[in-house]
Amino acid sequence: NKKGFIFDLDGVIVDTAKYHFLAWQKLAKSIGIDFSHEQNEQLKGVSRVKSLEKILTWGNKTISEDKFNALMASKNDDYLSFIAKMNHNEILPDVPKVLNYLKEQDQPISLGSASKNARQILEKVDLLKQFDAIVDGNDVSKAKPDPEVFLVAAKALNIKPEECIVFEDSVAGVQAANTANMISIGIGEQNVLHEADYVFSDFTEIDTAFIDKLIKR
Ligand code: B16
Ligand code: MG
Repeated sequence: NKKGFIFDLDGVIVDTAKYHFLAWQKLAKSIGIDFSHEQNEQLKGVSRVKSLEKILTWGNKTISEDKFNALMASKNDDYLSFIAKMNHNEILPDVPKVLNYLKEQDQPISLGSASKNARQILEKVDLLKQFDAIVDGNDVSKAKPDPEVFLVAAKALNIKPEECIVFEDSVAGVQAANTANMISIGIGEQNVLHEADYVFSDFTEIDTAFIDKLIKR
């Protein structure tokens, strides 16, 4: 009995949101826009282009296309300078435990992330080899809550969407999983991720009995 297990990256496997925050904050400051932690929350799971569009809207700014592209490039350079220093200690608690258990049970595993830097990050934290497929921001054109990223991941694993399980920390990602007809597992707060089929605060709360139940469903 094989299911497709699909993992979001930022907020599920690693906490790269803190690096996105620092890079977006620097960018916002450079064009005279205030940027708070609360606003950063709203950028979780949102693509790079959409994120900059939101920041400009919050700051009531319009800029030329050239400037937009230049800002995107410098934000990513700053973000990559943080990524360069990452190592396996930044993997969130008990993620390796769950990945290893799924491997032992011979279950297909894919990444399903909006990030265009996903491969690099997985390489830095030494998890690349755990994945049977990597689907990220380079493979899709529609951002979450569109289900495209998860549907492409299901196809890559050769598993039907309704036989897939998605681990997500963002509201948009949970909605994408639900629209794709997949089981959605929210990682974070119940009140934020209430649309998910199950919510856990992190992977330390997920035991092998629960995973067995998902496999046998
Ligand atoms: P990049 P996820 C998302 O990753 C982040 O949550 C979001 O904040 C970021 O803007 C997006 O990736 C794009 O990332 O700039 O690296 O292409 O949660 O979908 O893994
Ligand atoms: Mg995420």
